[in-house]
Amino acid sequence: MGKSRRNFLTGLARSKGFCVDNALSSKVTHIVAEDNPAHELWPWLQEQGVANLDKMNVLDISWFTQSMRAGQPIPVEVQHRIQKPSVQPKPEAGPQDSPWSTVSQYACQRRTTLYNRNKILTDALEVLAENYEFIESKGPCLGFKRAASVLKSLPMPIRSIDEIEGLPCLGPETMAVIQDVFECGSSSKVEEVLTDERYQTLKIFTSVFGVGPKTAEKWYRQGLRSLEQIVSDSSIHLNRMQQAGFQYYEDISKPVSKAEAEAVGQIIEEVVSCVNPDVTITLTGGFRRGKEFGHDVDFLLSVPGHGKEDGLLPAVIDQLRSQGILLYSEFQESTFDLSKLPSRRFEAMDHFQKCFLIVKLKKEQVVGQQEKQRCGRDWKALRVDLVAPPAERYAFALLGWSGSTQFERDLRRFARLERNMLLDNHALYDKTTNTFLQAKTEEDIFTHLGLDYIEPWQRNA
Ligand code: DCT
Ligand code: MG
Repeated sequence: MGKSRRNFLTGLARSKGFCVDNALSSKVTHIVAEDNPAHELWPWLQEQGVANLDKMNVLDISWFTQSMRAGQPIPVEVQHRIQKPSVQPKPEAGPQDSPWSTVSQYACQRRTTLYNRNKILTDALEVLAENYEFIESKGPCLGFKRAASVLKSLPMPIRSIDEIEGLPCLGPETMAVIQDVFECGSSSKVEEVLTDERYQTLKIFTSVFGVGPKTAEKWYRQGLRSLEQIVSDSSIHLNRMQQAGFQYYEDISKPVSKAEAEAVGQIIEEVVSCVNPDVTITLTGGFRRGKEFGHDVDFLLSVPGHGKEDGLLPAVIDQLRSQGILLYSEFQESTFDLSKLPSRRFEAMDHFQKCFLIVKLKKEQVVGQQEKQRCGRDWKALRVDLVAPPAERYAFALLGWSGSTQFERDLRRFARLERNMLLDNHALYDKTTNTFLQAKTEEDIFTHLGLDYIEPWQRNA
């Protein structure tokens, strides 16, 4: 209904003690519409993405006026309801006719392999996303990341702006970038960012282990422009992680290959089995998704038995040190507390026991690298992350640590908006029934969420 009509009715209802919300959310119990045909109203409601629409009363204004007269909500009768049309009539033209009508706005309902047919477009969008990340402008950053993620899932290259009609998550700014790329071969906005001194400098600074956008920005504001200037500036205090980041920069700023990840996996496996032969290790992160290169190697340690993971990572770290292959370690003790779940606020890091390491990998240990080892050092420094969740949290931790970050973000968003559930690396909580849903495998979690299972190699969103 029109704004002034709505304001009037809202004021009237509130004056009688009715609770009227300004926004449609899963808290809403009654939706009142006036002069909206069911075949227009229902598709619109469904697009709003509220979780429990089926449980809400979708009502004609007659219910409202009668309730006003009664001074309280009257019982809903069949003549008040605006029934969902059994078959929705097709609009003459529009998203329904688009070849993309089945592309979901959620990455967890798309299958995204590493074969990206739209790399020219997604690279451009990701530069803009990164630039917004540097200025901590979350909204636009997420918008461009989401758009890039949708394009990565497409089974064919987009060749003109008309072809993207009907795709979700592509806002006007994204469309403008894509149009520029098609018309001029590149986007002026992206070119501007790429040649911007601030962007270039922050990109270099954040490439150092332990340096995030905040620190990078601080150094930039102090007039610093290169890594050399930072290490030679005696007024700059580097924390332990950043010191290691600079010390091993040459190695750890280079991508880690799959062969190196496998070699490191063998080392970790041996070390872990010395400490506790019952522990198994699983490769997670980008390499589990089939990537050929990564910035680090992520492993999940699974320990059968309640509480048996206590003290595991400190022992693994000691073992690595005694073998002379530990270059740096930061251990974080578990802060996991079952009684504090579910967490309403998503935190960037989970509460499991974990460590961030730099280890020494002998080049001779890497398959296919023996012939190259003659010149220079015979080892390379490598970034490794280990996480050791309690046994009953394994499936949630595995799903969370397998990524991609965008896939995880959309899993959580889907759970919240479509299922009224809370998902994180620790648990899945159903807010409708106020229960935790148990899971032994990733498949169990997808099933609880009513999602088709997506294989790790299809999660490169
Ligand atoms: N993760 C997450 N939220 C974070 C950090 C990480 O959900 N704040 C998940 C997603 C991926 C996984 O943990 C491992 O993190 P990274 O190593 O940063 O990502 P990656 O996909 O392994 O990327 P790379 O190949 O560059 O290591
Ligand atoms: Mg990784």
